[in-house]
Amino acid sequence: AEAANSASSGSAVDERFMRLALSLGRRGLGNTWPNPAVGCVIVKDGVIVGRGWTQPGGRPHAEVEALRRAKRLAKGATAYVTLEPCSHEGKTPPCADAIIKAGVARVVSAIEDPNPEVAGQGHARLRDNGIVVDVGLCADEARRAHAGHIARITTSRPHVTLKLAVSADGKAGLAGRKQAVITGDEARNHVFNIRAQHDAILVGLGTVLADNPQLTARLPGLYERSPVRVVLDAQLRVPLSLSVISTVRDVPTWVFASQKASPVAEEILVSKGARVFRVDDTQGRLDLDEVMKVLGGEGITRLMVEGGPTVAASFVAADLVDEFVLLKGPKAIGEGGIGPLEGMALDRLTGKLELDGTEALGADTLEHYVRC
Ligand code: AOF
Ligand code: ZN
Repeated sequence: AEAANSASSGSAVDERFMRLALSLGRRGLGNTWPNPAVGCVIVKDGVIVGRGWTQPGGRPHAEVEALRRAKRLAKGATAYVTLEPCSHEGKTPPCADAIIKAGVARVVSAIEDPNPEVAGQGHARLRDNGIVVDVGLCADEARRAHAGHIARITTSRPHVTLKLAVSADGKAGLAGRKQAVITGDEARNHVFNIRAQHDAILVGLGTVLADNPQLTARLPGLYERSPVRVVLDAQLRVPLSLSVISTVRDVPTWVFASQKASPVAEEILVSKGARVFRVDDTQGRLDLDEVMKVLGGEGITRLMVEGGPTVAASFVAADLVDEFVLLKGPKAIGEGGIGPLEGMALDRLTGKLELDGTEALGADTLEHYVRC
C-alpha cells in the first residue's frame, strides 16, 4: 500500500537523519518493552531542533520527546521516525495528532507499524492533514531495530537471540563441569551490552546449578537495566540460595515449570519474589512454544538465550533462533570437550542463518548471524 511512497529515492541528507534516528532509537532497546524502541529526529532548515527516543517502560513515545524539545521550531520542519507514528488513543493522545498539532510539514518514516491498532492509519492520518509522508527509508535497518516488536505483534512471541561461546576447537566446555572460561574481559563486557539490549535472558536450570550466574549486565550504568531473568526449571528445583533467586528483589526472575511441579515449591519461590509460570512438558522438557507465548503475552519483545547445550539445542530444534551471537576463544579445550549444542552439530544452526558480521574482541572473535 505504501509502495507509491517508497522513499528509496530518499536523499543522502534524509538518510543521514534517519540513521541518527535509528541510533537514538537503539538506546531504548531492552528498556521499552512491551513497546518498540523508536527514535525521532526533527529537522528545520537543515538544523536538528529536536531528538527523542522511546522512554523506559515505553512511554512517552519518541515523537513526543522530540517535539517537546523542538517546541515552536517544529512548525514547517521534517520529522524522521524509525516507525510509523501511532494513531491510537493510549494513555496519551496519538503521536500522529501531536505531529499535526505542532505543524510539522513532512514526515519521513522507515516502516509501517504492524500493530493492528496502527497499521497504516498513522501515515494516513498525517497525509489527511496535508503532511507529506515518505515511507521506506532505511526499512531493512528499521525492521531489524524493531524485530522484537514485529515478532511480538505478528507471531505473539519475542525475537530470540542465542549466544554461545566456543573454544578454538569448537567446544563449549568439559562434560558435567562448571562452564569453562573460554572468552576474555572484552567479550564478557560485550555480552553485558548485548544483555542490556534485551528484555529478558533465558537459561536452563542446568546452567543455574553449574555456574550460579547472576545474569545481569554488570557494567556501570547498565546494571539498572538488567533484563528479566527467565529460568526453565520443570520440577521447581532451583535452590533459594543461588543468585537468580537471592537477588530477585533487585532484578526480576521468572521461573517456568511443568504443570506437575510442586505447588509448595511454587509458593516458596513466589514468597521470595519470583514469578512462576506453568506450561506443558514432554518428559520433563517444557514446551518452548508455550514458553514463548507466555513471554510474548507478558510483553517481552527481545529474548536472549544464554543457556547451556541442552537449552540451546532445544531452541534450535524448535526453530526459534532469529539471531545468533557466537563468541570464539583462542584456546583449545581438546579431549573430553563437549559441543555447544547437545546432540547436534553447530552447522545445524548456522546453516539456517546468514553471517552478518565479524568483530575482534581482544583475543576472541564474535560472529553475528541473522535469519536469511
Ligand atoms: C510511536 N512511537 O515511540 C512507540 C510506539 O500502549 P501505548 O499507547 O504506549 O502504545 C503502544 C504501541 O505504540 C506499540 O505497540 C507500538 O505499536 C506503538 N509504539 N509508537 O509512535 C513510539 N514506542
Ligand atoms: Zn506514539
